[in-house]
This record gives sequence, C-alpha cells and structure tokens, in this order.
Amino acid sequence: MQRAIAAAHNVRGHTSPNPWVGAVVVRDGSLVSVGATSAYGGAHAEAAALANIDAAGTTLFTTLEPCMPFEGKRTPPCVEAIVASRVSRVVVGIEDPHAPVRGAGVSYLRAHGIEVEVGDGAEAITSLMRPYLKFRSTGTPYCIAKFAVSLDGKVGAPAQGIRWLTSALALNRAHQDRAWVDAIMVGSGTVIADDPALTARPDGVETGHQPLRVVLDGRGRIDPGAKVFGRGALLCTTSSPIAWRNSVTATGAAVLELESDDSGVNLDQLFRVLGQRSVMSLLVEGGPSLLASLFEAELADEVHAYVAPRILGPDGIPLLPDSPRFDAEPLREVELEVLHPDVLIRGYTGNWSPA
Ligand code: AOF
Ligand code: ZN
Repeated sequence: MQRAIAAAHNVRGHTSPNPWVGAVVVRDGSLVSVGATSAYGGAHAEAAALANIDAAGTTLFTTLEPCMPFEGKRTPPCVEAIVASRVSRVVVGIEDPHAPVRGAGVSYLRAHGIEVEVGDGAEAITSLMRPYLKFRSTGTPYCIAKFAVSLDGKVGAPAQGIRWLTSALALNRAHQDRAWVDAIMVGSGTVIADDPALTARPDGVETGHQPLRVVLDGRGRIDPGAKVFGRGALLCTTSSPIAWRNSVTATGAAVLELESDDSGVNLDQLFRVLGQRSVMSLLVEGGPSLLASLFEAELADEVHAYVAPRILGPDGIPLLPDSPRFDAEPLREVELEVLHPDVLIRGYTGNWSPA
C-alpha cells in the first residue's frame, strides 16, 4: 500500500475533478505493476495497473475503493476490469465518498467472489485525499491559507524595502504546493504591491501543470498591465468600472462578477463558483485583508505559516491588523518542517473534517 500511496502522491493535483489514486498488483509478495490516475477522462489507477499483465490470482492494492458504473462516467468501471482480470484479493485504502460508488464497489467485488479488505493505510490516504474528500462532501474547494511572518507577526516592511521574509528553501517549498493545487488566489493589495506572476516554479522551473490564478479586486484597483493578467487569470470583482474590466478582459483574463459584502467579494459565493468549475484545491496566498476575510468566513481548511527568524518592529505590516472575529482554536494535527533558517507550521483549521 505504501507503493500505491506514493503513486497517488505523484499525480496529486493532476486529475481534478477526479481523485488522485494509486494501485499496485502483487504476486507472491513481489511487485508486478503500478498504476496511478491519469488526467481527467483518462485511465483510472486500477485500470492502469491491470493493463497488459496477467493478473490472475494476484492481489491488487488500491488507495481508493474501485469505481462502479454511473451516468456520465467517462471511463469503464474499475470493478468490472478487476473481475475480468481474475485478481483474487483486493486491498482498499478508503471508501470512495462519491454516492454511486461508496460501499457499492466493495460489495460488487465481494459478490463476484473476490476477497476484499478495507482500511489499509487509511490514515495516510485520508490525509493525502483531503481536497477530494472535502470537495465531494461540500462541493467547494479545499482551502490552504499560506503566509509568511516575522517573529513579531509582520508580513513585511515596505517602508524599509522588506517585501520578502523567507529564504530560498521556504520559497521552494511554497512553489511545490503551487505545483499541485488547482488554483492560487490573492487579493488586489498583493498584486499592486508585488506584481507576482503566480506561477508554480519549484527549483526555479515552471511546471507543465499551472494552477488557475484567481485575483480578487472588487473595485478595480489593479493595473490591467499586471503580470498576473498577462498569464491568463480569473478576475473576481463586484462594482468595478466597465472600462477597467474591458481592459482586463483584453489581456485574456476572464472576469467573474460576484456579490459584494462588507469586506469586498463575497467569498462564500466565490467558493461555490470555484467548486462548480472543478477547483478541488485552492491556495490562498494573501494579502492580510484577504486572509482576515477568509478566516472570518471560516473558509480555510489548512494553514501553512512560514515563520522567519527576524523582527520587523513598528514599520512592519501586521498579518491580521483588524483582529478579525474568528475561531481561536489551535490548529489540529500540527506538523513542523524546518526550512533552515525558517520554519513551516502546518495544521488543519475550520469546521470541515474527513468523516
Ligand atoms: C477509481 N480509480 O483512479 C479514480 C476513481 O468519469 P470517470 O470514469 O473518470 O469516473 C470518475 C469517478 O471515479 C470519480 O468521481 C470517482 O468517484 C472515481 N475515481 N476511481 O476506481 C481512480 N480516479
Ligand atoms: Zn475506477
């Protein structure tokens, strides 16, 4: 199952809105083949692992319950491929919460004389699959709130020319997350201050899969010449002037008009729209006012806080200046990564948890 989990991890973010799944075929304790989910519309992990091999009498390990037929399905059901291949035993990590599959995939295999075990590696798989599991149960994206702060809780000190706090290791770690999420989101303040490209560049190289760039600008403050628009983006706005929107559209960016609320674009509505567009995972990178609104609306599921060992003092801009009203509970299942000399603190937050 460890091999199957590794195969699933390798395709994380490249299968949306399908889940990333890994499967391996084993005979007498030896690995026969490995498969992982292809891009949407392509082969599933089990089908890939079973293709072109003699699987009679083998054991199949799969991180997710094999799929059943349902209306609108794009690929042949994995349960049928498994039965046809004469696999004798299937070890499943977790159930697929997708209604037509949940529990039915396992029952189908058992009804066809295959021995099935469920739950192997479930903890690690649940953690790997959180974006899919949340998206399936709520229809909205799994949201990671990412920021970098100094020891005194400041995000930068532009008056002193300090815009970037963390070191190369931390920057690279952040690019690794950009490389798997479906979308990255920032507010207008970040675009105006930093003019970011918002591309995924782990090890300095742009990856083939680039996240959708989502930019929030209720009133139309960003220069249409900003780098992010030139790369193709989804601009979310409310009451901005038509002429400004037209110049943004002319750059190739798409414009989405949303309802407004006290703090700008209505984030609940935006999350529903992103879910309808198959965004399963969303990385929110700031700035401070967008992060505050996100926490206040209880839309973040995970926090990635990069902490840099320096103090910015009174010129520094605080991460959450307006003390938004939000859940004061500590993060759950906290993990630390040392990215010398910085530290990444990761943990879960918000109301959603896998069942
Ligand atoms: C699996 N293995 O690798 C994946 C599964 O339209 P389709 O044919 O691609 O089916 C999509 C559904 O199949 C998806 O909603 C989810 O329930 C399941 N995904 N199942 O057995 C896989 N990716
Ligand atoms: Zn399948």
